[in-house]
Amino acid sequence: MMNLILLGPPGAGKGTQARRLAEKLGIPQISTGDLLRAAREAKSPLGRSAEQYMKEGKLVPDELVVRMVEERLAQSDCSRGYILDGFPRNLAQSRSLKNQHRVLFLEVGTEELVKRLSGRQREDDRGEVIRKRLAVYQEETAPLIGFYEKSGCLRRVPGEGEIDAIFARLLKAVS
Ligand code: B4P
Repeated sequence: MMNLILLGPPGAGKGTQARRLAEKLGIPQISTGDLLRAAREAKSPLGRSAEQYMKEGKLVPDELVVRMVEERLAQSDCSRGYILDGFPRNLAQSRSLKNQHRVLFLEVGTEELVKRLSGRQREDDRGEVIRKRLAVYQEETAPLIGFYEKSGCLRRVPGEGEIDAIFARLLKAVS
C-alpha cells in the first residue's frame, strides 16, 4: 500500500505530477483543490462555503476540508493507496491523517512560482491573490516540511526544469 503526500508551494506542479504518478502507480490522485472547485461548480453547501476563501487565496476552513478528505479516503478505490495533492496544508490537517505516508516535497523558487501561476488563467491566479497564496503557504504549510522531515518520511525533490525530468525524480524517490 502506497500512501503519498505531494507537498509544495502553489504552482509547484503538485497537480501536474500527481496526475502522472496516479496513472503510473495505479492509485487515485486526491486533489483538494480539484474537489473544492468541483463543489463550487456544483453549488453544493461545501462549494458555497469554500468559494470566498478560494477567491481570496486563503485556506478553506480545516473542518470542511478534513471532512471532505475523510469521505474521499473512505471510498474503495483508496484501499491500495492514494496520492494526496494539496492536503495537508497545515499542522491541524496533517494530524487528521491516521495512516503512514511518504511525503514528496517539490521544491521550486518563488520567482518560478510567480511566473507559472501568472501564466495560468484560473480565477485565483491574479497578482494580489498569488501573493496572498504564497504568504499563506509560508505561514501555514511550510512548517510541515520540518515536521515531516523530523519523522523521517520526507524526500526533497527539485521541482524546476522539464516536467518529464521532475516526474522521473519523483518516481525514483518512491521506488
Ligand atoms: P490547489 O488547487 O491545490 O492549487 P495550487 O497549489 O496552485 O496548484 P499546484 O501546485 O497543483 O500547481 P499545478 O500543478 O496546477 O489550491 C487552490 C486553492 O484551493 C487554495 O488556494 C485554497 O483556497 C484551496 N485549497 C486546496 N487545498 C486546500 C486544503 N487542504 N486546505 C484548505 N484550502 C485548500 O501547476 C501550476 C502551473 O505550473 C500550471 O500551469 C502547470 O502547467 C505549470 N507547471 C507545472 N510544472 C511545470 C514545470 N516543470 N515547468 C513549467 N511549468 C510547470
